[in-house]
Amino acid sequence: MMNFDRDGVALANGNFYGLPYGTDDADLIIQSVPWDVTTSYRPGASRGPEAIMEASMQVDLFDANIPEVWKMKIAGAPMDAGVVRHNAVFRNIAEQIIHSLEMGYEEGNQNDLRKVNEASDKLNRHVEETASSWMDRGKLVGLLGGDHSVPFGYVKALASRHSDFGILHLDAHADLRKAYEGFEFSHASTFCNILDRIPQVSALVQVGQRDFCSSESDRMLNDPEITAFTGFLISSRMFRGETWDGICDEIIDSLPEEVYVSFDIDCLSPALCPGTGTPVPGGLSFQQVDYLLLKLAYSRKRIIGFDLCEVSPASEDSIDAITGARLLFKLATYTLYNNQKK
Ligand SMILES: [Mn+2]
Repeated sequence: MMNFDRDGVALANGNFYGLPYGTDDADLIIQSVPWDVTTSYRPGASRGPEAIMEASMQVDLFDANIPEVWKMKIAGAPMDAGVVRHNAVFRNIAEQIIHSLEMGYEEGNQNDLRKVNEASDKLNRHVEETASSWMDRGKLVGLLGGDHSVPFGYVKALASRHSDFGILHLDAHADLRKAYEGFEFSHASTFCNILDRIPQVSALVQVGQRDFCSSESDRMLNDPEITAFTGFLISSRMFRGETWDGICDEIIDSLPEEVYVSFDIDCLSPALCPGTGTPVPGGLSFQQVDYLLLKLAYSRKRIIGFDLCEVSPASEDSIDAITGARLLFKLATYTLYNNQKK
């Protein structure tokens, strides 16, 4: 720490951004969950954490909007070898099920399906326990996926500590499908599972959705707990002359006092995340999400945790991990800044 040069070359010290902190002295832990078993289109999100770690060395430890970000104590927890191993085994089984569904078989192999659902359940419990153990030690936790099924366990862990909180859900998708492809904990079902099983979550505020099915649309329109600022709604309001600043105020006003941020990188333009599992044309700009997250951090609301999911490097020199590393830095430092104010 004494010799740490915030403007110098980041040291490959095994921590994100080359920051000189371990999990003992950190205020915020980045917990990587390299899991993409239920990815429906193309896998690769399990490689997100490693690629982001590498790309994080190029991120400047300076932010004109937040004082002294370089002093913020962020540390990555070691990746769990068991998760990596199980992901490989069950991804294989899931792929066979998805393949048989695509070939027109009504039901995948029920035995295999049960195995995948059990593995997802086990993963959820693992994430819940690990996140709980960090929170018990007074740490904030940022979850780094993995596909968008991984936050379920973390949100459950938060629910045993917070009786009423909302979720700001940035995503091209609504993730409100019931057991997509038969997978109970599909990445496309996360917010259906969270709303139906975790009553402490009292509001889901969705931003950027531009690819969803009719049953998801029905729920977005009719479930009183959901407020949806779809991609089309945002762009049409801006085309008619409304400002992003005003829309951000409305988004933040729709949230309760305590807020969890769930960030699927595919809410952004696919130009910024070409490798992500289910890219959708259109999307928010990096500046738009940065502005929204900063406004949230400056607001009276309290950010209680966050995840970043579906970052999947298209190739070694693609922009996915570069975008992801910067997003993760903003999510982590804005969360810490927001909590310092409280
Ligand atoms: Mn998505």
